[in-house]
Amino acid sequence: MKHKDISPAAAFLAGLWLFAFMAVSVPAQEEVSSWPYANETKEQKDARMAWWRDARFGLFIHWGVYAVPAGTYKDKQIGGIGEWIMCRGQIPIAEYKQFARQFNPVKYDPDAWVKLAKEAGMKYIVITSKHHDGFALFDSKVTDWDVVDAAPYGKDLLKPLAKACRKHGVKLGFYYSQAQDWTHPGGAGNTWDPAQAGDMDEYIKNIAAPQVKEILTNYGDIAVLWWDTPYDMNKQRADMLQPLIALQPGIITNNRLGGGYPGDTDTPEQHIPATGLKDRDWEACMTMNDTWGFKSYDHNWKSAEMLIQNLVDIASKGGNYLLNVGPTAEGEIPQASVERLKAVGKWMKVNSQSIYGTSASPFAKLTWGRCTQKTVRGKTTLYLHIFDWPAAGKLLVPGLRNEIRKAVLLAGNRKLKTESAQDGVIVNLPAAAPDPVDTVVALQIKGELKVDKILPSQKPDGTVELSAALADIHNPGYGGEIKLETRDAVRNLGYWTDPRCWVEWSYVIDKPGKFEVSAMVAVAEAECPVELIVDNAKQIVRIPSTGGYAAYTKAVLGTVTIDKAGEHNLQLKPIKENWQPANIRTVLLSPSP
Ligand code: FHN
Repeated sequence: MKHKDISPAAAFLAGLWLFAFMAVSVPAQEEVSSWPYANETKEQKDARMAWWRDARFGLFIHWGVYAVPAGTYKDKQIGGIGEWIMCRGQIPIAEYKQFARQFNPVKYDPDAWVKLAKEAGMKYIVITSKHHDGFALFDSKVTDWDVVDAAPYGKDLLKPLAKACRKHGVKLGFYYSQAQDWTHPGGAGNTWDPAQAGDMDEYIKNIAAPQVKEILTNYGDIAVLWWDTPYDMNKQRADMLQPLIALQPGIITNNRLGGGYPGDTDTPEQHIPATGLKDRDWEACMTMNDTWGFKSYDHNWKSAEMLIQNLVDIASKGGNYLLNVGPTAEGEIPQASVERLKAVGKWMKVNSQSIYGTSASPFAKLTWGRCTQKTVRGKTTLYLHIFDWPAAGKLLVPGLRNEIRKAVLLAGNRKLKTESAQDGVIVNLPAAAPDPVDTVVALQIKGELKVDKILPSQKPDGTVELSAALADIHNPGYGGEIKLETRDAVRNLGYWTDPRCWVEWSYVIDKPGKFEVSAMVAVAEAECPVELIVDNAKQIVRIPSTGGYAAYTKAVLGTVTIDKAGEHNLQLKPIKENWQPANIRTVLLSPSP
């Protein structure tokens, strides 16, 4: 739905809605606690979620007073994420408030921010109206701890952003930290300054609830309310906030209110769920470097290539990507973020139809990349995202049983020939990839989609090869993450520095028996301790050092007996104590006497 100035008819309807809301805002407890969408039908929910599902890509903005210290307090660099500096540095409230005097974002250009998001291909923006430090970016009537009263800038920062979003047709959402508030008495999370002591129920009643009402009343259409960190929230507290969302008919909320309310969306943070999240709308929120709020010395930027592949990976699993920027205290989005957003936008300009309005891949796993799909008026298009260009120019779409109507490279609209083969459909590609990061082929199929589930299976000699590209990678978010690297033109699981990360494969055995499990691994220093789990049977393995992270050697992990034909599962899980990162190219099951 496009933002527009409120018409008399819309004002009347909004008035009716508000009247209905007011009518239920003072009744008995059970009624107050009801989720406004409790009686929504599936069709109504689908209609409400439609724009969000179509969007797939949004901009997260973490902005506040923490951008002033920008990671440094009393000449010391404070570890962790920038917006947590008050907590991590145990900064007394009175002292932290002084930073607001330097929060003067004179270079703030909301029009340029919205245009940048739009250029990147983003359809919505979610900005921190108030983060855990309690500082409001808006003119709040219930506190002086806001940009109008406490900062020299003295103007509401959300109003012009809302205006720019309306102007450019970008949806606007507000993040609001409803539980953690380190300055207002009673807010959760402040363990270091007694000046903040207070009653949390009173805080919710007198600060959080009226502020949520302000942000949902004073800024026009608000598409998303993004709660965060439900510390010490219970149902009673959540019930003081929950009914307020009725102020914005159709608003979408996330799962972080607390009090047992699931909201509309799940929000995996700093990681992409290995196989998506079934039966729930979900949005992976992620940073471009290692912080949400600006930190002057965090230069650990992800490459534009990785951001593009993350967007595609997320869309291929049916989720949205909420990608963060942390502007400076002067009001500038860091140049490194601007460059990356523009690079993503360049890719989107050619390929956005393979992202917007798509749903998850129908394939189990693809060695060469990812797939998204879209059905319009009964016609299905598969978007083949090729990360690894096949050397022989022949791309196998495994298990696809449909006839092909048309195959086109989105880059240049070039038509491609296809042929059906025993294992699926083969697309004939030009020799070189038009875009080495992700070239997209739009494959229009005839009729209803028919895909056989194809998993790695036994070769004629009985072996099963589980390659790095086919692994389901489980990263925890924060800390290290396993990445799929390419070295000497071969994919491997790399950067496995965090022992909470683990991998698994599904595969098919049709000739059961005893198997030796081995892996092509490279381990640098000491031996790497890992659990090998095959169909729930666990064994402890110590993979010896191979002498370096590029020194690949075959290591035998153990033997297993698989006595039933069918689908099986193999997992590798680190043992925390003495964990040594291993790079893995393949795991091999070979029949053993
Ligand atoms: O504590 C916050 C953090 O600062 C940041 O806002 C993220 C974004 O999802 N949420 C919380 C941690 O889960």
